[in-house]
Amino acid sequence: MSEVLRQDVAPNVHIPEVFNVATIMVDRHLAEGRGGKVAIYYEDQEITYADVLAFVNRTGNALRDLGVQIEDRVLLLLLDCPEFVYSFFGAIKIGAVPIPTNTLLKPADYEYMLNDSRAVVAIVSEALLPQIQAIPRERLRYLRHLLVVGNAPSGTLSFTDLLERASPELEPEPTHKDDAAFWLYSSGTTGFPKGCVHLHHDMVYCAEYYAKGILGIHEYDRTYSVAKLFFAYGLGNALYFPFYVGASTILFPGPPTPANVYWVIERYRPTLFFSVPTNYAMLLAQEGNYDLSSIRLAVSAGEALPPAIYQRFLERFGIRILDGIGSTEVLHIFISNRPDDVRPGSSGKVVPGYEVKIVDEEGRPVPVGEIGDLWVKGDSTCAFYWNKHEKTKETIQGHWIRTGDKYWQDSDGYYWYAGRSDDMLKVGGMWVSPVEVENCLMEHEKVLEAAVIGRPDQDGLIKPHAYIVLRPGYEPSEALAEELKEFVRGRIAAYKRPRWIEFVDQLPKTATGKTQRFKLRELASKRSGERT
Ligand code: 3UK
Repeated sequence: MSEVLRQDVAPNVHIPEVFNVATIMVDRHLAEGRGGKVAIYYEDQEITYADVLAFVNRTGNALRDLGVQIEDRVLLLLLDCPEFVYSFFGAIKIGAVPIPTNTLLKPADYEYMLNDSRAVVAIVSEALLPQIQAIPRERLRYLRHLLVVGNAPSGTLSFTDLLERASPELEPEPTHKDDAAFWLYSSGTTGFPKGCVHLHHDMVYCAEYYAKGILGIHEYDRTYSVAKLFFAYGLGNALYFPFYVGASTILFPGPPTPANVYWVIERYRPTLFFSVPTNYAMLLAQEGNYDLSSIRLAVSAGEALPPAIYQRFLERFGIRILDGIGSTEVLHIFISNRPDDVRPGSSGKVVPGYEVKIVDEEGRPVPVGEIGDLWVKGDSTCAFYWNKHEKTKETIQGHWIRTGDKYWQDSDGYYWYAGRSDDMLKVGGMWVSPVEVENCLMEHEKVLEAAVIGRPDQDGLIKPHAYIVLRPGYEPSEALAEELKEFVRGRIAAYKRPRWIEFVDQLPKTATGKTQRFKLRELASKRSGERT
């Protein structure tokens, strides 16, 4: 397997048929003399590649002892911590399929993912356990064991205890390069999230083409990703990119407040820094003198980076943020700015290893300068959506996948984001479905109808704005607006709550009674135009 890795230049990634990606990301470093090198910085610990290998092996053995078999799913609900790494690669090494999940969701979301995936084991951080315990156990048809990282109450198993009893020696399952390696859930406008099934070769592809090809990642880098490991973005940034080249990752389990982020940067001195536009704006809003001199490259993704944030960051810290677009389906970034070639406001140029096209409704390429639908081709794309055959066929067509994004290309070859073709919003880099927020608002006894659109805040970043028609007999007020925001926050993930509530007498509708969100968007942008 190691000849795969010695050809370290991007264009030809050759992966053998029998291939277990955990061996490339973990085992290989011992053979290459990196056993004593720090793989993970976490709190006061410096965890070496030799330590990681032993813990990954123990985790794989512990899962096998619990009856986990090849292709079985293992759901991860974990803060960024070393146990995430052990669970992820430990599961993969025995041919099982880990599913990292968003830690900010609600019990109903986890209930869906546990049943849809039929995960037999869930590995959960102690702090997040209440979200799982709130699900009535009889509703979980497939879950057999709940492993807790931290204090394990009765009815659950202690992750640490299981590891202590397990052997640190483990032969990898001889999986195929096209076996499922892990899943990631991605949400859409309506319906439940879709499990994107990623294969053993996918991570290698992104690490070669984007991390090495664009960022030039090498073994002396230290990564720090504000985007957590459960995002496709964070998973590459802070796990399989550094592990692919034997670099070090900094894991921080807490929330990414500006104070925390500056503290992590100054204490651990990352060379590669990854974040999302909302967080860059928050960092800029925080006054003070911070030492960011360790950072050789800063990356932004998840939503478009407004040029003003790029400029302010450059002026204050002397760092050019590299914006790039990726997706859960493609796994990581496929169009990106380059360290020596940035066009602020654009997503940059295509990453070698990928092809993109911008097409009209009939699938014909549109002329340069015109907006169309962005399609992408590359071998890191997920194989399919689990148990969603129709959605798979709508999204993946042969070698090509539709991103759902509108884009245009300028005459110099740079790609520019021009909005979504659905009504989905990216808020702080995370998906928000207007339909989900509207449905939640309409559960409130005083709400007759609701419509949600994206509205730019003072930094040009999109946040949810709700239009509300009240039931007869109720009057609009500031207090009611606040009550509705809190109502949403208590029921669905907090980042989905509307930041503005506007009471109206009626909503614009089509002849068939469908709310016309585009009319509300037009109204909102006309009004903000009048204000400036
Ligand atoms: C939007 C962007 C403009 C776009 C992701 C880096 O965001 C990631 O994955 P998701 O599945 O969302 C994908 C969608 O998000 N988007 C992402 N980046 C940009 N729009 N400019 C950008 N730079 O709508 C895209 O289709 O959550 C990002 C790496 C891996 C990822 N999964």
